[in-house]
Formats: sequence, structure tokens, C-alpha cells
Amino acid sequence: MKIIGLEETDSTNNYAKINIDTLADRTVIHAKRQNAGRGRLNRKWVNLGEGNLFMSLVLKPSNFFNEIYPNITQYLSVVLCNVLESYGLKPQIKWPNDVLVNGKKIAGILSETVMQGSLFKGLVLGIGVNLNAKQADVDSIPDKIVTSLNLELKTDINLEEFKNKLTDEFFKNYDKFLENGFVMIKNEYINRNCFLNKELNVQLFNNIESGFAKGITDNGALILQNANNEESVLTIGDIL
Ligand code: BT5
Repeated sequence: MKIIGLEETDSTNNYAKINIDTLADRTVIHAKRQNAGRGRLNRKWVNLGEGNLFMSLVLKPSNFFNEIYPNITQYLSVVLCNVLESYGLKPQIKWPNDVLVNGKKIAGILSETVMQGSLFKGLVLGIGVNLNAKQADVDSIPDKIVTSLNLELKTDINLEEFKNKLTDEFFKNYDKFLENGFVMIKNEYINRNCFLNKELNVQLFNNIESGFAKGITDNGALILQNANNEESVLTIGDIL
């Protein structure tokens, strides 16, 4: 594992993507300050200032894309839950990979596949975790109820220590995950879920699919059952 520490960048994911050719497998890019962080679908990751975690992992597991790679975000959500539990919290996972504490979003995960033509170059797995934020700043984030580790624990958080715990926990079982895929973490994932056995509305591009959340497949997909008892299996989407 190689670590690159930046003082400031627009986005650690952008930095990793631009430099993918020269970055080795398992390089960790960390920035003290990130001024244009991105979420999925062109959404923004709000910068809550220094002391919060902005990090991307460069992963080059093979020369070919493998269908289990999209599940790495779910693996990271479980890893993050383990770390947050070591601080005495009870985090929950909202499909596919949002991590909530007391129902509030504390982190975001953004995985990007880097291709050159048909050549698979690697994955950039970005994660932002709110560790040291002000209540007024988290309250000003639109659309979502948000929290930060310091606000939950009522104490400052050591960023370096958190980052090391997270990367160590990630790489501890990463090779095994690549061999086994989602099924390896399925129980841990389900044990922490906050969405199963509920009526859900899931946004899929411009559509909304509604139904009862019946389960999670061995590939990490969400099984929704509609009012006519028809099942659909979703691999992407946002629970509203
Ligand atoms: C995500 O997107 O949650 C993925 C965010 C990934 C951020 C990391 S930081 C390091 C790396 N470099 C990057 O440029 N990105 C990654 P999504 O599921 O689309 O959620 C985005 C939504 O989360 C926004 O529309 C807001 O509602 C909410 N949000 C924005 N900033 C937040 C924050 N700091 N804490 C909690 N929620 C936030």
C-alpha cells in the first residue's frame, strides 16, 4: 500500500483518475482539503473543511473488468460500519452503499471505473467521511439529513487514526473479497440494513420503482416486489 498525501485538490477521485497510469495498485490518495468533491450523477460532495476525510483508493485488481467490482462499494460500506462500531456507534446501511448513523448520512462512497477504449485501467474508490464538522454546516447541506462523527460522539476525532483504521480494515479482507464477491459480506451487510421489509420508492434515472424490499441477492442487488406480486431486481438506484 502506497500513500499520497495532498494538501489540497479539487477531488481525490479526479486526482486518481488523471494519474491512473502512474499510480500503483492499492495507492491511497488523501487530501487535507477538497474543494470540488463529487457524488454520483454529478451531485456534489459538500466540503465540510479540514479534519474531515477525503480519500480515494486506486485499485488495479486485473486487466479485465470483473462483474464483482461494482460490489466493492458495498464491501467498503461494511468496512466503514466496522470502523464506526469501534467508536461505539451503531451505523446502518441504506442500499446500495450509504452509511447512516441515527438515520443521518455520515459518509459517501463513489466508485469510478477507468477505461481507455475497451481497456480496463482500474477502479477509483472514493470515500468522504464527516469526522469533524460544525452542526451549522451539516445542517446547511440540502436534500439530506447529515451528521458527523464528532457531533455524534461529542468529541474531536483524530483524522489520521480514523484514516489508518479504515484503510487497514479495507485491505484486511480485500483479497478474499476479490475471490468471493458480495456473498462473502452478505450477512454482515444485511445485519446492518435499514431498508429491508419496507415499502420503498427507488429512483432509477427518470423512473421511480415502488415496492416491498424483499431481499438482497447474492450479487448485492435489491429485490423489490410490486403490488401485483411481480419482482424486479435492481442493481442501481437511489432509495428515496
Ligand atoms: C455520494 O454521492 O455519497 C458519494 C460521495 C463521495 C465523496 C468522496 S470524497 C473523496 C472522493 N472525491 C470525490 O470527489 N468524491 C469522493 P451521492 O450518493 O450521489 O450523494 C450525494 C448527496 O449527499 C448530495 O446530493 C447531498 O445530498 C449529500 N451530501 C453532500 N455532501 C455531503 C456531506 N459532506 N455529508 C453528507 N451528505 C452529503
